[in-house]
Amino acid sequence: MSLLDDISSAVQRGKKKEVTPLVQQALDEGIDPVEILNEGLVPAMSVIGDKFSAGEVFVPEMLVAARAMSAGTELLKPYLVESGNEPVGKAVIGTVQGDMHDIGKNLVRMMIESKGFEIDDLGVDVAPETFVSYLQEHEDTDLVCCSALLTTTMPSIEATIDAIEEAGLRDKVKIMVGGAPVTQDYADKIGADAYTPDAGAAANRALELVS
Ligand code: B1M
Repeated sequence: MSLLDDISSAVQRGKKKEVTPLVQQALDEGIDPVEILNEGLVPAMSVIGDKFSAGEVFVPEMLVAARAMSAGTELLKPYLVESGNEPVGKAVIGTVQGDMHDIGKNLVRMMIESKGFEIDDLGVDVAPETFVSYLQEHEDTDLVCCSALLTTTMPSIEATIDAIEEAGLRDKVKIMVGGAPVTQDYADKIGADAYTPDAGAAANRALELVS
């Protein structure tokens, strides 16, 4: 088994204490942090998701796997995010109302930050009114990023866009949406400016949207 397989296996088993030294070892061996992320950490969550669908694991296993994954990404963060330059734009991100999933959202935040954005994170289960209040208090925001992982919380993205529109702020910001169940068709239907399937694409699109 390769080191990246070991990382994936440790995440799947929820072994946070194994993940941290393995990720450190991969970094020490000169493996590209993006490769560690995309070929070690992220695939582990897909395996867990499939096992959950098959009834082989349950919510507690998903939770410990998520914690193990987060420990790995925290270690990678300084390698993925550059800092110190003038921000290329200002963004805000959140997982929409009713939804507690934050790993994908955190990766998107990290990758957008890595492109030179200043980005505030409103966390999970963010109500449409919270996005609106944030925008009212931070008038220089260029980009709003909404993440949803559940088919049942996708409508909260639409509610967020509607609330921003109703507050008269829609023409002041670009809105990007994403998350596993979200599609380009859905993004078009609800009037988002952009949909991207993964964190890398989100970061590139964020730059295009503000340039
Ligand atoms: Co949940 N869960 N979960 N879960 N969970 C899923 C999403 C599920 C697909 C599992 C399954 O059934 N196979 C399923 C959803 C089914 C559906 O709606 N169709 C599901 C379910 C059902 C649930 C509960 C309802 C379970 C229950 O309680 N019975 C419950 C809901 C709780 C709630 O939110 N209200 C629940 C709870 C949880 C945990 C709390 C235990 C845990 C989350 C912990 C955490 O996030 N801190 C959890 C986990 C870990 C998962 C899986 C296994 C992994 C999610 C993940 O982190 N993926 C997931 C199965 C799966 O995804 N295959 C599952 C890795 C991450 C890197 O990918 O988040 O997709 P992802 O992000 C990607 C892209 O989507 C994209 O970029 C990211 C990186 O490339 N992206 C964006 C994300 N946001 C973006 C925004 C953008 C652009 C791109 O622009 C703004």
